[in-house]
Amino acid sequence: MRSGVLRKRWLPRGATLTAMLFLLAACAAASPSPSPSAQSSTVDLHGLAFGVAEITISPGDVSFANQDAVPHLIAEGQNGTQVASPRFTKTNVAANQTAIITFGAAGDYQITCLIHPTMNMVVHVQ
Ligand SMILES: [Cu+2]
Repeated sequence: MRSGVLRKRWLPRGATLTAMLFLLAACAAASPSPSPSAQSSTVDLHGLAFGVAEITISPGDVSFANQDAVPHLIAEGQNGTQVASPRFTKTNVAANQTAIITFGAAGDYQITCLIHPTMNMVVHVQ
């Protein structure tokens, strides 16, 4: 008897919540991105340096294209030192290979190479 009353109360609430979540998801998917270039961002690694000092992207992937004949180890940090709590896993980019790093959360990410401390750049995610 008592559980029957509970069920009657909870069913509409659950249905409403589901509908709201669906609407939220639909809105998020329909939101235009800030700029067309934000869809696919590539940073070249060339001459033991990042091709750009900084980039601004929407949350998503950045391709790091290593054009050098040596590997690079990309991490969140500065001057060859990773931060204590990196927001992405340090990623090796073999010679002449490309690695993709996902920047899922908004914020400013200092990026460095753990092998070459002079390699530094910033990824702005907004
Ligand atoms: Cu490097």
